[in-house]
Formats: sequence, C-alpha cells, structure tokens
Amino acid sequence: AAEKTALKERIKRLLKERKAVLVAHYYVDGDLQDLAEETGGCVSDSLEMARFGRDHPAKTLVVAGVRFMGETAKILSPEKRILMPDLDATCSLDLGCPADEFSAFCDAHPDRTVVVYANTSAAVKARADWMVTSSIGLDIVAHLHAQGKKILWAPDKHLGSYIQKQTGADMLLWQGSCLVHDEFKGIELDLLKAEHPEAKVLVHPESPANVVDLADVVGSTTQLINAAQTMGATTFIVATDNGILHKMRAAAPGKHFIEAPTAGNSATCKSCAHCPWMAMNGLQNLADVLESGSNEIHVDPQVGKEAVRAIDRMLDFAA
Ligand code: CIZ
Ligand code: SF4
Repeated sequence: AAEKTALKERIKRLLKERKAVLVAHYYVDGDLQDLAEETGGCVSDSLEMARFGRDHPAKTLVVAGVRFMGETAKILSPEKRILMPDLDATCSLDLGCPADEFSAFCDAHPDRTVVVYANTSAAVKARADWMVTSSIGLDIVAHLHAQGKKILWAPDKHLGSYIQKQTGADMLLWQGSCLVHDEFKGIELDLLKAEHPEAKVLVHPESPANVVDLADVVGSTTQLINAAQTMGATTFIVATDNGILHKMRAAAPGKHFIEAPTAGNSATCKSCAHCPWMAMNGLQNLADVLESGSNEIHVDPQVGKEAVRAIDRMLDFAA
C-alpha cells in the first residue's frame, strides 16, 4: 500500500513536470481512473477521451486504454504527443479487422456507405465514410437508412446486428467480436435474473443477441453508468467489462452491482469479463512512460487526415 501511494505521488509530480494530462477509460484499473480525475484529466468512453484530449491545452496526453484510443486521440490532435503505458494493449475488434482485408471488402461493395465502430485502427477509419461509437451508432445508421443508404458495417457483428434489428437498415456485417462481451451467456443470465427478480439488467450491445434480449437498458458505457445512477432500482446485473463497476459504485453509492455470467467462472477464468488489454495499464508502466517519454503513438499523417473525416462526420452529427 505504501508503495502504491508513492507511485501515485510520483505520477502526480511527473504529470505536472511534463505538463501532461491523463485520460483513462472506464475499463482500466480503478487506481488509474481515480488518478485521472484527481489530476484534472478525465475518465470516460473512447470518444469522450479523444474529445477531452483534443480540447485540453496540454501538449502531452497520456492515454490509459487500448491502442485504438491512443490513435483516435492522435488523429484528433496530430500536434500533440500521445503516450500510452503499453503499446501492445490492443482490442480483438481491431485485431480482427486488418486494413487490407477490410479495404478489399469495401472494394467489393462499392454501393454501400461504410460505417465503422471506434474500435478500429486508423487505417480502417481512413477507409470509412463514418466512424461511430456505441452511444450514437444507432442514430447515425437510422439517419443513413432514412436516406435510402445501404450500409457496410464493421467490425462488431453483435453491435451491427443489434443496430440492424432496431433500425431495419440494410447492413452487411463484418464478423468481428469483442472477446470480453462475446462471453456473456443468455441462459445463465436468465437464471441469475430469476434469483434477483428485482434487479435491472444493463447490457453493452457488443454482447450476443440473447443477452441483449434480456436487458432493461442497452447502451454504451456512459449510458449504462447514467442508467445505474438514475433508475429507481437498487440492484443491477451488469453485462460489460467489470472495470466499469468502479465508476458505477462511485456514481450510485448504496446500490448493488452483480456481474453478468460468462462462460468461465472465477476458478477457471482469471480475466472473465475483464479485458486483458485494458488490464495491461498499471501505475508502474504509467509512471515509467511519463518518466522516459517513450511509448509514443504515431499515425501516418496522410492516414490521419483521411480518418479524421469519418470521425468529424460523427461529431458534427452529434452536435
Ligand atoms: O468495449 C469497449 O472497448 C468500449 C465500450 C469502448 C468505448 O467506446 O468506450
Ligand atoms: Fe476491445 Fe472488448 Fe477490450 Fe473493449 S473490452 S478493448 S472491445 S477487446
């Protein structure tokens, strides 16, 4: 504990010395989320992290999250230095959608409007017409559908089919998935609900359809935290990365949160419902990159220029 406190103090000192600001995702270790808040940075979803970083005067951003979040920050703030605690922290959605294969898929369907999820590489975003996050994807697809557009969607198949069902849009889906959310199980969740009939079920739409079907609220991380805070219920079953419970408990003190069941259990699965790449962010490697200035994120400027169009379209739509 003393060691932890010392590390936190060192990070606070280094952030000041380096004139850097820390932005952290809801899925990273609670200590990092607290540090981001205590030091004037932000804890949020992938989009808000990038937007906060862009609008903050600091010349150096430290992104505690996964690689696509660092890249999106760089795309929105090409003049800033973006550092990450571990450059190997990636995402199964990003890994499962390599830019060359994706580009060939788009070439094969030139009549479709290309909509990609935030959880993709800069090169994939550069090939897209629109980038969306889980909080606004549904509205944007509904808007495009109303204009008679046919959609090519990538990479998350569960989020894609959820949006397809809700909007009735013609969507061709890339078959990617999140290795955390894909593990949530509908039958087990139904049993757990029966044990807690008073509980409300909060589900992130990267989860399989039979899990989404049992939800009281389907939404992005920010939307699920808001639901926990504002809904009258006192017990919630949560189907998303369990890193989010840190913020939910702080936002809704006195309420009770239960993790939704996954394929494994705590005896067989060390990282059930927790992203192994988010877990690569820690106090030690955060302090180290601040000290050394290493682990900088680079995005090819031309790729960044192309990718920013898809992101700005979404931001303009949201405004
Ligand atoms: O699952 C993720 O990685 C999410 C929800 C990212 C985000 O948009 O904040
Ligand atoms: Fe990717 Fe899933 Fe990890 Fe989010 S939780 S970074 S979607 S693998």
